Amino acid sequence: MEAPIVVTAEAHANIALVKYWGKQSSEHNIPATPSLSLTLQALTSRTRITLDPSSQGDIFSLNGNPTIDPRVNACLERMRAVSNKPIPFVNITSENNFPTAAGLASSASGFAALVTALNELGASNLSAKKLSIHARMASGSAARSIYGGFVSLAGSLTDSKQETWHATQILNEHAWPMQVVVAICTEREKAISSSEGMQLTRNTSPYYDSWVASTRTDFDDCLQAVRDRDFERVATISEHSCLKMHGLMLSTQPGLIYWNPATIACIHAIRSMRASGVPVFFTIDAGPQLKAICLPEAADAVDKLLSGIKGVQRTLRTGLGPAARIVDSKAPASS
Ligand code: 2P0
Repeated sequence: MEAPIVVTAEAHANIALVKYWGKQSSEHNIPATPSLSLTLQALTSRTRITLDPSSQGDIFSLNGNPTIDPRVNACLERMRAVSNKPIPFVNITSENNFPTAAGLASSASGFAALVTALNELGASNLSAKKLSIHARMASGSAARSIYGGFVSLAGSLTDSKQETWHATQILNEHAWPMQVVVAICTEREKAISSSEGMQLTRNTSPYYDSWVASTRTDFDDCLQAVRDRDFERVATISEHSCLKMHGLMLSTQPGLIYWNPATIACIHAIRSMRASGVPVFFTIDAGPQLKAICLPEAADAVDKLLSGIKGVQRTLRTGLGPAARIVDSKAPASS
């Protein structure tokens, strides 16, 4: 059978409950902290790759705009090195159905979709574990979008060999249903990238070492809480990990402040709701959007609450999503 010439893959964004912030090594992009995430069904990257024999080079466009991203080129070269069929120059078009680069992890779903498509195009037959390593080398959080449901990204904490840090599915997307309501507090792109922010934090925050050490404990505790389906425990650890990461970001020089007034209003609203007994908690990443995670029966009330907060532009609502996958693959027409 001939290799396909057009491949389309889809992958979903994820949000971390226990956060990744900081790198052990930039060379292979190895995180300093293990992390635990939820894959989100409604936040999707769709990446289409066409083999283009007439092209003079690889072409990449993101949301319809021609884009130069060295991480895409490096990822292509690594995937070419493990392919069973040659991957000549390619035309890659990637579309996100949600705001790009505003703390909604578009690089996670984008790179998970990219390595999934290249695996098919090059007939590489890489396992999901290996794909998660390739995705991680492009962007740490992308490793987690290879799998659906509850996903960890962890590895040996002393051995800096790249193979040891990969994603693992903890529970599939049906095992413990959750709803996530995202309060969009701005549609603008963030001023400082996660990679740049992490490096600044490692170099300048006086709290960095205790962040790394304590996150390992949070990770172990949260993993157990997820396995036990203990919502209250997951909520407590997740809010702590989020606020601790933002405290760390604030302690960086210059201080990294990702929140805006609407973000803070959302935090207070969700805290009050949780204190009144509703099964909901919040998390926030490297941007102002607040994500409220709740049991399905609370989703309508949470959505209504967040939608009514001043400065919230709109909300997105989603359940847990599946693994990255091929959605279309076309072989060349036989001549
Ligand atoms: C996370 N974030 O665990 C944390 C929380 C943002 C805040 O993973 O440098 O874009 O490409 O490996 O994956 C965002 O970091 O960083 C991230 P790189 P990435 O979701």
